[in-house]
Amino acid sequence: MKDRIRYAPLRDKVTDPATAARHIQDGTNLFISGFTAGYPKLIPRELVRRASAGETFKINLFAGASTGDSVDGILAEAGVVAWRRPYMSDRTMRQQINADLIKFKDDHLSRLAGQVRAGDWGAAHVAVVEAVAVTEKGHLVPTMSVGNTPTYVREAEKIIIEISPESKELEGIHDIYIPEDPPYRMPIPIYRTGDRIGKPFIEMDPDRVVAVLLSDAQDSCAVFAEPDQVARQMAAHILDFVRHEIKQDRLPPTLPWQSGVGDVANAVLSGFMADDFYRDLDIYSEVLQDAVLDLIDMGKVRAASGSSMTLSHHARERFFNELYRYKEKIVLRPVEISNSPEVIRRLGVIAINTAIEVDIYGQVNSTHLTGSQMMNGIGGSGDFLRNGALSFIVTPSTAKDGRVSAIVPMVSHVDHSEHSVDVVVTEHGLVDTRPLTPRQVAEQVIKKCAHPDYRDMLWDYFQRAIHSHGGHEPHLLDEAFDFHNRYLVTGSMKG
Ligand code: 0RQ
Repeated sequence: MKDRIRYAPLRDKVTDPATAARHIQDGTNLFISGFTAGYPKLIPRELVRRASAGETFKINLFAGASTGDSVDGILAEAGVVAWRRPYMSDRTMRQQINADLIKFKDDHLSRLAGQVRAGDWGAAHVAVVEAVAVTEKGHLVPTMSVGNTPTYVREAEKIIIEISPESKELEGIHDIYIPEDPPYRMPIPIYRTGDRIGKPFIEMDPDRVVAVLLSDAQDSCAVFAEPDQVARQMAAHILDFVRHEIKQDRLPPTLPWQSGVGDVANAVLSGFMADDFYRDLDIYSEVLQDAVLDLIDMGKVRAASGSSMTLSHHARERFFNELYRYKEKIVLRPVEISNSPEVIRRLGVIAINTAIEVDIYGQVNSTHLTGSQMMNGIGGSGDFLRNGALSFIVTPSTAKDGRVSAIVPMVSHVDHSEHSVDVVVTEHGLVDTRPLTPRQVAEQVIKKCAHPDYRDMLWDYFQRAIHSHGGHEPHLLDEAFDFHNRYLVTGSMKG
């Protein structure tokens, strides 16, 4: 214990989950660590135990981003969550949000910490954070994610620490920096992906720690499927396009890359492995996945920066066996820094994010199925799309076995406007919208990105819109959602 809790007075606060969780009551604003990884495990389990023993209470739950079944899933199932912010990706929580049983407000991930510091979401009653160690001076060394934890720890009235069994060698991988808030904010001094600007620990007032728990629970590992043919085709379009832009001297060869989570992200990164053109890569992203380790092993990465690491079982083993080597390349930052619009714009990040649907003029829906049902949330996609030097939005051309077209006349919900999107990509092709008028974008997106089954229907809509009303972005307002309505009524956009 001494080497994990190096600040002696906190050793006297080691207790059991039931005692610690008494600080959490009905109406508590609960701020937790966690950003796909690094979330507390013991306190959520204890809250579920209390609920199943018949206690009635609800908490307002703030995290860094998604936390998975062992937090979001079990707490939603137990019916103890009143509010949840920001991004989540758990099935049960999603169902309850859509049934309006859990209140949910979607935020750009870069913004939440500042809003919490401004007091916009009420008092930070309790923070529950996972750490690998407490330093000699009583500061926190986080685990596999940073997320919003530095701000939550700074603002919380009470702090509960879960000491994780993860390797202490993680110490040194984090770079913790909390910017001043306006009007006193100075430039965030990151000029290269790997720059370190803060401290390797989260500053904490140890007097506010009310309990320390010794945990033996690990993050559940990610399961990554091999990228399918569609993902590989989209990745190939992107890599070919960027190569072409670099060769034409329209894009510097050293810009850092951001890639969202999931299949396409993995496919793009796998594409780098097999391609000699791409070397000395910088990755300035949000979540770092297995492929980053592969690229480091191949000697292709100069620096990789993110707010968390989500690894498969196999990659975790490799990571912890040679942590000293990976630490030379990887930096984990607060999400307000990994996703900072200022830094993304300065570095000139090439951003790749996934959509649910895109319309013929390039507006993007990343969050709401058929306009109404929340999927996961906007996550960091807006931070990167709006501010990247070159922003790709990617989607398979169809969903639901071809019954849904991802290219539609008008998106049923807007997360990113045409002004934030540079290039639209599906497995069929890619359209660089930057030099095109909206009418030219529509023409190209229908011809190059839409699935052949839907091209005629989209073309017919576009042509009739031009001839009926005309205008800069012609639409038929009484038909704009016919694709969606047909799907809701018949189960297929084809009708
Ligand atoms: O439903 O699971 O019931 O089959 O939506 O779709 O194809 O599995 O795609 O897992 O890559 O998720 C946009 C949701 C894509 C994700 C989204 C249905 C489809 C399936 C999921 P089923 P897929 P993915 C930040 C990165 C926003 C946040 C973000 C996301 C399910 O990428 O949350 O970008 N993005 N974060 O069948 C009806 C449609 C549909 C549809 C898909 N048009 N209509 N259903 N589905 N399209 C930046 C970082 O750095 C990490």
